Amino acid sequence: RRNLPLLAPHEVKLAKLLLSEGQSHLFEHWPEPGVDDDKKRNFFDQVCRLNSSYPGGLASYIQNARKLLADSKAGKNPYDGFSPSVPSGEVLTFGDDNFVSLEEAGVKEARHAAFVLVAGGLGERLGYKGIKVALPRETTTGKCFLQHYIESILALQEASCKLVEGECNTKIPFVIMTSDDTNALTVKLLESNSYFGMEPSQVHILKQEKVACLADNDARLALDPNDKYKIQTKPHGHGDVHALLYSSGLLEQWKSTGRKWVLFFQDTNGLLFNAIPSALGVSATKGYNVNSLAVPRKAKEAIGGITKLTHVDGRTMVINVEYNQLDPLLRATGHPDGDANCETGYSPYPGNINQLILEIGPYMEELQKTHGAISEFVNPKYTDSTKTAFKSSTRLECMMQDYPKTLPPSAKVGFTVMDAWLTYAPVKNNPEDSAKVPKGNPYHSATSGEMAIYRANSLILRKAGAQIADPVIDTFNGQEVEVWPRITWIPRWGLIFKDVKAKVHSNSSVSQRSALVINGKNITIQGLSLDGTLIVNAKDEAKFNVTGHIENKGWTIQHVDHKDTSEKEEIRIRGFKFNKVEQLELNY
Ligand code: GDU
Repeated sequence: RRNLPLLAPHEVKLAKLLLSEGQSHLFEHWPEPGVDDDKKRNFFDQVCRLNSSYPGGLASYIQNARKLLADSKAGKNPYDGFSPSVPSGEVLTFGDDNFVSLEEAGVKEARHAAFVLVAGGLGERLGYKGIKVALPRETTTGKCFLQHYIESILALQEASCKLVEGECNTKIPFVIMTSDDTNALTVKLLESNSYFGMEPSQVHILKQEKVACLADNDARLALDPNDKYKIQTKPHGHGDVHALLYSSGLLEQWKSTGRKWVLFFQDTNGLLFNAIPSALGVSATKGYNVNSLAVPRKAKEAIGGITKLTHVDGRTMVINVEYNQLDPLLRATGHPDGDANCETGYSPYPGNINQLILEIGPYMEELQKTHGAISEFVNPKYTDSTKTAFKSSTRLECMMQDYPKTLPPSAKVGFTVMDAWLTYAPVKNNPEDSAKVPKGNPYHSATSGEMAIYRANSLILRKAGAQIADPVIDTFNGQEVEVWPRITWIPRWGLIFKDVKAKVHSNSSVSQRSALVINGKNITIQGLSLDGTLIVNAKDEAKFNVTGHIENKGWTIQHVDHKDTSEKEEIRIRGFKFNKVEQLELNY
């Protein structure tokens, strides 16, 4: 107290709070009043932010941390008393009648949806310097992930509105959760590209705050090694999105304007919007309060497994079990092989791709109770087996997919499994780590993320009847991938399979070395035989049929070494670039 400067009442309150929660060490080194007073005030500003951004405030944070750290020290398993089993969910097959009708149901619902992108992560595993949503989704057009997401939401909005009789002014809201690491660059990307065609009022940025680091098992807060008047902080995880949505007031606003669904998604899955219409259709027709999207998962693949957990007391829940916990949980509950592939060649536990569809009413009711607080975990790295000291400070973390953990048993929690080729190709791993991925498991790299787009688009066109050549196998940055024709289209052209089918006729063919860019809503492809590169641009409603034999030298693929610093980082991480030798560009 002697060394505190004159404090404002709210600062006195915060100081008392810290002292009563065993944090006196934070003040121990403070010199007498008059020295560093500004820094001391900044300290209280930071404490104030940490206190207000956590549900229940700093006192709750410290108490939760003490409990979780004690459990961790005691080696307590969060899944104690639970046994895992394979859950049952909706399994969809691309292009069949059920899929097509679910897509139509989903498009109809889309005007009642709001989208939430969690994009506060730095992507440390990828090691890319910029923000991940600014990375090209594919380099044929060079459009970034964020542009593709926005164009997909706008295409859904347009298609959904068309189904309404009379006037429809719906603007689907789009929230982006950022963090201090990503906020400025995300705002800049939006502003410098006129929000990629979305009305700025549709976009809401919610910035998550970091949480205080913990220095020891007593949950004493860690000071920043470079600034003794600052508490060290680290990210709290994507689970923050629920508390931020709750405190933003957006949910009430959405509910009052007739929104029914909140769709959460992650920063770099270029295939995701292939899954959204049908998955939303599943939510609507099955009446799911929670619907998670999943894909068949290879055992030990670094995505969580959707699991049914049954407690000895009879409670059950269907929840994501994170990949590092699924194997030990299975081993501890009578499955000696742990997380292993079954006769299908995949783990029986579907892989969570962290695309959640929540029904807004039940979601808001739950948030009224929890204020968006999500079950947390702590992952300290101890110096030795006595578990008394940490190698470096730790913090509490939370994940958005743990939301269902607090729901009552009456909640309708389901999941929808779709093929990975259609729906899931994230960009998470750097070239070195990707090259080490066991053969047959997905790389989740910039290389595989881009190739997956061409593969999916080729397979979709094939299913629609077109003759699309087989891929060749090539190796980029040490990763063996299938190289399909480089086919891309704008979301307005091929939002759902029915649209694609109506626009592509079976008398069309595309050779393996070709690239085809479809950039116009009403372009049809009939009697086309393409062997080279073709870019078709048609303005808005202009109808244009692409036909005839088109042959040119096209764009060749050049290998790029990821260590070659003369190339841009976006190119290096994928290990190839296009040599644009010759192309035909049609503008209509
Ligand atoms: N994110 C935030 N704030 C954070 C941390 C992450 O917004 O504090 C965002 C990231 O930007 C990204 C998303 O959350 O959009 C997911 O982050 P990661 O890609 O680092 O997530 P992980 O690979 O660790 O795992 C998550 C789920 C897994 C599995 C996987 C699928 O936790 O269960 O579903 O995504 O891609």
